[in-house]
Amino acid sequence: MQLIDGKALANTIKEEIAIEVDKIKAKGGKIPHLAAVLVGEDPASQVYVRNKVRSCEKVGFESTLIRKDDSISEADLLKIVEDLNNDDDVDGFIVQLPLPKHIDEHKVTLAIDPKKDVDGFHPINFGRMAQSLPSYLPATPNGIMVMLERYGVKTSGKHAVIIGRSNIVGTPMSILLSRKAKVGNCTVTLTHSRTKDLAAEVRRADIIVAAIGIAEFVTADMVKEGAVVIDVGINRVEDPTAKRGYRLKGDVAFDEVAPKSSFITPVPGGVGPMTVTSLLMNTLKASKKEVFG
Ligand code: L34
Repeated sequence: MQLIDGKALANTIKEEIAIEVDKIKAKGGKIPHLAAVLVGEDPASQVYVRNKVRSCEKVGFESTLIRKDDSISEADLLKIVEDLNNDDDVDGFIVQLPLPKHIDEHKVTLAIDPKKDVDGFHPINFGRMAQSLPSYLPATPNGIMVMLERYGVKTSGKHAVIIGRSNIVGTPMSILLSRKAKVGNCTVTLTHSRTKDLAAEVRRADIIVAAIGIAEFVTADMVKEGAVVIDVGINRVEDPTAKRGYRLKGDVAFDEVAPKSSFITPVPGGVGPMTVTSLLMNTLKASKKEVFG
């Protein structure tokens, strides 16, 4: 079993980005600038956005955090998006999800200029990804692809089983793993809540991507010997003995699954930090106008 250390890899990539930023600065170029919009007080979202802003500082990017109360109207949020679209200093921006129920997330995503959509959530970027055209890749799936690449995980011809069909993880992951590319060429099964005998599907997997949002859902009996296990879940499980009163658990029962796996990602310190780093990679691309010219 080899642990895929997402935190260490994220730090390595951040160092690489910082070197690029130094070069840009030395040449008197424009410093990459990421803006993030955070609506409401969701505790997890606050942590994630804080990690994004801190990571910007670490690599030498400029960052702007726009915080709004969860009572903000959809129209006012759309106005913020429009202003960011038109702000020439901002290379890319994100609107952290989830949004309050009275706001249509889809409408907000559609309002973001695809050129600045460093989350890769706009249908233009999603469609370009599906057709293997240059695009901003969604951060979590891209982070996973980078992990597989840097750890030399063989994917070609392997059977990947993805658990969960969300727009931001499961569905794009199924596309990326099946694409004809250096990391890719998998045969993909995308499973979800209506899948019959999910355990049997997962047992056939050479590569498992668990993105279902249920703590320790994937147990050892569902895992083939030697499988690669990617755990996307970040579940807060109450634990009075923990400092914060909760503990983070993945979608995989790590202790029992790890001995059966060839590679496995931990939670925390696995996919999460790579999500943040992917966003930085996209922002750098945006500032260099690499995707849309
Ligand atoms: N718009 N919304 C938008 N873009 C995104 O890319 C996200 N995502 C997901 C939720 N909503 C989004 C994130 O930023 C998930 N996500 C995210 C980002 C960072 C981390 C996890 C998920 C992260 O830093 N995880 C740490 C632990 C964090 C903690 O202590 O709670 C880890 O080690 O896994």
